[in-house]
Amino acid sequence: MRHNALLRPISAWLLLCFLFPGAAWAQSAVVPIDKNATKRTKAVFLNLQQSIQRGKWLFGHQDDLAYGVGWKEKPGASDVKAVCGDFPAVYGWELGNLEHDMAYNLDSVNFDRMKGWIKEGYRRGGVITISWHMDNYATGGSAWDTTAAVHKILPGGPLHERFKADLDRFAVFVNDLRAGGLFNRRQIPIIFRPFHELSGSWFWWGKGHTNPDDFIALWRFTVSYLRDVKDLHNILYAYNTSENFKTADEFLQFYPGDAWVDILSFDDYGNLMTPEGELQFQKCLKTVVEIAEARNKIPALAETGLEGIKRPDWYTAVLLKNIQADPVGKRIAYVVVWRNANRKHHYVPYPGHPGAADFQAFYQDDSTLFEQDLRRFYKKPKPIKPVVAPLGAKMPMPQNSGTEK
Ligand code: BMA
Repeated sequence: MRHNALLRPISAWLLLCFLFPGAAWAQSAVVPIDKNATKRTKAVFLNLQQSIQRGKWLFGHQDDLAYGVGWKEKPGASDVKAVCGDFPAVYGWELGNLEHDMAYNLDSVNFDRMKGWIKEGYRRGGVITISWHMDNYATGGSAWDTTAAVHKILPGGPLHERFKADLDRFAVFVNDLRAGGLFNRRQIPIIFRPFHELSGSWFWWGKGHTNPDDFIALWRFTVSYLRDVKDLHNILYAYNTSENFKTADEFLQFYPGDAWVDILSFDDYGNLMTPEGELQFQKCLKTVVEIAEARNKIPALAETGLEGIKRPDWYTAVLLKNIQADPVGKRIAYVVVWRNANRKHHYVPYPGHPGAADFQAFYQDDSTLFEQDLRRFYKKPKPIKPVVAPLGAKMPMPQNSGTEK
């Protein structure tokens, strides 16, 4: 009897998998690396995966709520919203200077106010991602000072305690990210993207200034310290390279392993600057999606953009077109563009910008998700029949994918 009771759901499940091969993926054990991740953190992970299954991806913007072109710290303001009427679905924030206990980050964003903006975005249902341009431990220079430093901050290294003290600062910051009010025990899930653009040669943790073994040791120490010692369980970890890889092996050269990474991502500005680079961009996307799907990870384009958006139709004619160009490559969870610092250094059009109308068309496209399109990202989603099946699975019939714009 007991035996039968057990068998029944299993055979029903097998039948379901046979009838709807995509469903196996929808139900598969795709979970964050932190087995004690909070339920909201797990929900973000599953919802990112489900966006891909729906054939859609989240659009994000760095520092969106803090400032834009011609304004700073205006409650409710956002250049994205000013142009398309909706906030981005992902908010990028940056912690450079946190290591010095400074009140402002390296881009003059006040840390206390940043916590408020993070909370604001979270409460509206947006997803939060954090990067950290840490200064060079060996010299006190900036993140762009490429003097070798990684080996010095590893366990046993002369600067290890200083590095740990900075992770302590990070833990205090992340611990303060809470829902507020009655729900203040709820920690806000974040996607942490440490040691980013690791395959570039411009940061002290990047290729050429360390080696894969030391980088991997640094990554693993960072994850286990935050998770197991600082007891933070609201973090998804994003591995991030630059656009300069040609093969899966190159992308994975510094990969810490499946037990240490949730999101596989790259940053690409260069390829999307010229028509000749576009094919290479498509190849990078495809490679990252293939690797991520094979390992049950989430693929993403963690940074991109065209400085000044000098080509007014860049959003549809370059970014969107090249994401959609390949049926595999378009299966990414999110895309974040960089900050709107001033009239020269900005990546999202602002009102009156020649690229504003094109950005509205980009917003209207079926595949882009902005904040209002998100379906309760902090709640565990019900499994769906994917519109987009993973590699190797038979495609089910497309279904009406819901109420988004
Ligand atoms: C770069 C530029 C810099 C900024 C840095 C860290 O791409 O935007 O102005 O200081 O990122 O956010």
